[in-house]
Amino acid sequence: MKILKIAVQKSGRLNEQSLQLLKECGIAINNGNNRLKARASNFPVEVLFLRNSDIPQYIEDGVADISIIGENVVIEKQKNVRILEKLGFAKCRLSLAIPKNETYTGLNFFNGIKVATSYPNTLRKFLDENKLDTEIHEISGSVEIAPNIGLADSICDLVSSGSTLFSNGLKEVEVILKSEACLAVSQSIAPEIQLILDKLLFRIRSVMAARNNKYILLNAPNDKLEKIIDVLPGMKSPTIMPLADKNWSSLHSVINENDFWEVIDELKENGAQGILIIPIEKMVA
Ligand code: PRT
Repeated sequence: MKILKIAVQKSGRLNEQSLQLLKECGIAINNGNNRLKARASNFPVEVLFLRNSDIPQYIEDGVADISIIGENVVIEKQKNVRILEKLGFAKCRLSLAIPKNETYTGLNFFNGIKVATSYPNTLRKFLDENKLDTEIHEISGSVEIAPNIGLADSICDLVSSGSTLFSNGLKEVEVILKSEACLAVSQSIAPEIQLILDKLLFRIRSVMAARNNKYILLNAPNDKLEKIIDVLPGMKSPTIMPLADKNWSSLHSVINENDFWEVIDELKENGAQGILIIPIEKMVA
């Protein structure tokens, strides 16, 4: 029987949420003994636990078919790997940062200086595109201390909250790349494996859609229903049910969580009451 081999970060920022996503897709994996690989009991998938930075090479070599990995790594490693789906977690950006007491004068600031980074390929591309003559000093970790110890004038590193930059006396001046966890796949997948991937992708998309959307219920006076339906974005055909009070109805639909906060005041102004927002477990289009 054919099996889809999926690489997941062994330990680190991506591990927990990657396994959680597979779990929400109904894929039960027992990695209790910290094994390097684990077979799902109810889906033709084998999970390989690997270092994030090694995964693109493993995919190119055919050791794994697909992976949950940071987009930044896929882009940096330049292997034969394609980003199939963004997964909405581990969001960060690859940024240029300089000592906070320096005056930033725009991209020309980087001409003739030295930048420390673990992302030489991505940085080189950015510098070339902007015709900047900058020396890249590649280091594999603790990039943020480079200016303080005189190794480089500035850095190019991943940033999420910005607190690491702040505590090292640096400030972010340019974002080179925005990244999040993604589903990355081999460019050459056998047709039987592709069928399994299609099933997995269907499940992942259902889980992702459910995460981004909420079920909304509210009560509204009948004479305001039309106005309320206009206010709610994306609501093509809500369910409307009569209440015991014949002048009122209950309205049910699905709404993107972010959109909800945009329209809450208008809903209330139009007489909506008893508004409930409920998580959706799976959402199949
Ligand atoms: O060891 P392995 O090869 O498995 O991976 P790794 O050392 O790259 O692992 P890990 O767990 O640090 O990061 C895995 C992935 O998480 C990265 O490739 C990114 O896709 C994503 N990610 C999201 C981040 C961050 N946010 C992040 N903030 N990866 C690293 N950081 C580091 C950054 O390098 C800097 O040192 O966190 C620091 C900055 O964080 P803030 O919050 O202070 O700005």
